[in-house]
Amino acid sequence: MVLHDFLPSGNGYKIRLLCACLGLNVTLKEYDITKGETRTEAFLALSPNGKIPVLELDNGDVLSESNAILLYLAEQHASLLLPTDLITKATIYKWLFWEQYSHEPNIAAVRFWLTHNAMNELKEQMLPDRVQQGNAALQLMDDTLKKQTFLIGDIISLADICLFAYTHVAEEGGAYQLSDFPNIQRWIKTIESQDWFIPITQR
Ligand SMILES: N[C@@H](CCC(=O)N[C@@H](CS)C(=O)NCC(=O)O)C(=O)O
Repeated sequence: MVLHDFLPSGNGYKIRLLCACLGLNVTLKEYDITKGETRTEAFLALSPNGKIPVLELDNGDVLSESNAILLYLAEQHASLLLPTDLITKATIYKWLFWEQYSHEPNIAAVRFWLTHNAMNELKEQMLPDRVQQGNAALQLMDDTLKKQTFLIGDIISLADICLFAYTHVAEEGGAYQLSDFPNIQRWIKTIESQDWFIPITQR
């Protein structure tokens, strides 16, 4: 398998972290998204959406959208991270969909704007609202994690792999303070202590 990726990307890191957890070998092909390397004719022929992560399977199938890739790999390997009970599964789907709508646009986008010198007048106007919504998302996670070890209860799941990616680097850029969310901080330490854990910077 080849993972087309950009190392600082949390969306890409979700896949790398899951592969580490499942013990899967994946070859990394890196692109610099700040230089438009995912907008070339060759990349668009691979994935017309022009964004990483993209997973190219050994049989030539090509998958995009980080959370779809997470679900594919977890299903394919019958991972305990995605239990078969339908209600538990739906709870995991809930977190994955919520991540893309309520978390990633506020936390990942803001981190990218502030760490890649990508601010402009429009983004300056959008920033306060995005940060307010990002803090609301972090608060929801913190309230959940006050009651239980992981996002769906006391077992680690695909929801934790997905949400860990951008949450643990939310402070980068300076818009968010994780010290405001002690239960998230404890959850981050728990995930970092897993024996399969790899950091976002690891190839
Ligand atoms: N919803 C997509 C988002 C993918 C995405 O936004 N990728 C960014 C990096 S994290 C990207 O490739 N941006 C480059 C571009 O749009 O040119 C996913 O979860 O995979």
